[in-house]
Amino acid sequence: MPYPLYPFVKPYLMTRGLQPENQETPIQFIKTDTIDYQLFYRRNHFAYPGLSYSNYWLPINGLVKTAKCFSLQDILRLPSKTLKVVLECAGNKRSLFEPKVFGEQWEKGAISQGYWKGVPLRTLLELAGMKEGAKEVVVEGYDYGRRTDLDTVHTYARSLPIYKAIHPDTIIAYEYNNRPIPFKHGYPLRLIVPQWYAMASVKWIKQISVIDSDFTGPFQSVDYVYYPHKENDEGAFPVTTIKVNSTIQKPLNMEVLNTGKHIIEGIAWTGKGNITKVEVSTNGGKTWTEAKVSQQNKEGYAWSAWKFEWSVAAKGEYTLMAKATNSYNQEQPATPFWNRKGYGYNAIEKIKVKIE
Ligand SMILES: Nc1nc2c(c(=O)[nH]1)N[C@H]1C(S)=C(S)[C@@H](COP(=O)(O)O)O[C@H]1N2
Ligand SMILES: [Mo]
Repeated sequence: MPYPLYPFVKPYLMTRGLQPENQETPIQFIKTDTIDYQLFYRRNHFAYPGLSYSNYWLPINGLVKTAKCFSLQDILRLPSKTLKVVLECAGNKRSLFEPKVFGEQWEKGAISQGYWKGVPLRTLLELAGMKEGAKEVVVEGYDYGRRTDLDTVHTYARSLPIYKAIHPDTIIAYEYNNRPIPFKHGYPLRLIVPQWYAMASVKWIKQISVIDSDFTGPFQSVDYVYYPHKENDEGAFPVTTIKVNSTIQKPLNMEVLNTGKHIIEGIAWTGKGNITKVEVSTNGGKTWTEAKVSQQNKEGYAWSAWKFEWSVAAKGEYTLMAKATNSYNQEQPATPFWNRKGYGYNAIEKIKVKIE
């Protein structure tokens, strides 16, 4: 008797780099709408930080009435909320850009989601009291290192404009899927910024500072900027909100199938608004039919699963496509917005299969 495949066979992370660790989720093999931390993609700019957990404090300083220092116990006692949020790396799907761009060659798995529990950043800002003139809130991580382009040492730090920092769903998270956040994903505290690409969701928070100017750290002024031109920085603008997007999970690209009925399925997600429609084409974009989209949770911070039943009688090669639309009537474009650092790829999802 042959052994059943499951549970002996399971997917693994796909390694893009080890120093620092960058690995993607095997998104084609994810069947649930919350991802186990073992399969959550990992994106790091530096080596993992060394932390002394027994003595963790979270300072909040800068342009505040009373500088504060919160213990983990203080944070755990404050009113919390739990949100299902997708984190998508701005470089997700970078390998699909034509012409190709430098950077981690992410395929489609620099994306994951689950339940994050934490305290609104707003609550901490209220306890400290922002002073007049406050413009941005900088969140700094414990990890640091030398950049190849600038010969200087930096920590990983990012800012949020005040409106985003005080959004009630921007949280200082301490749990992922009902457990303390795993070390590689930011233990003990990480920022979660729903609707923005995940560079904003700073891990291993070291301190929070309120400032009266535009933060100019390199992860904001050099990286995570859309540069529309190869040769110059004209028209550059910051990477923020996740674009409407989708991924086909099944069938696999270049899979060989038989004639008959097949389920085409995948996920669709958006920063702004909700997913309102996913259309599928099985003839390379000549005609489109609406897929069945699962109910999204109310905030719209998570992805929606979708399904389409395809009956195919004729043998041959087929291009299967998926196109998501959000409640702002934004849809995936036919061609991606090419930019030098390869952020925000969201062109119509496309795979090929052969029927024989
Ligand atoms: N401290 C710190 N926070 C960070 C990063 C980092 O390198 N250091 N990377 C950011 C980027 S670009 C992404 S895509 C996500 C990845 O989070 P994950 O490793 O938990 O998937 O974390 C963000 N927060
Ligand atoms: Mo990222």
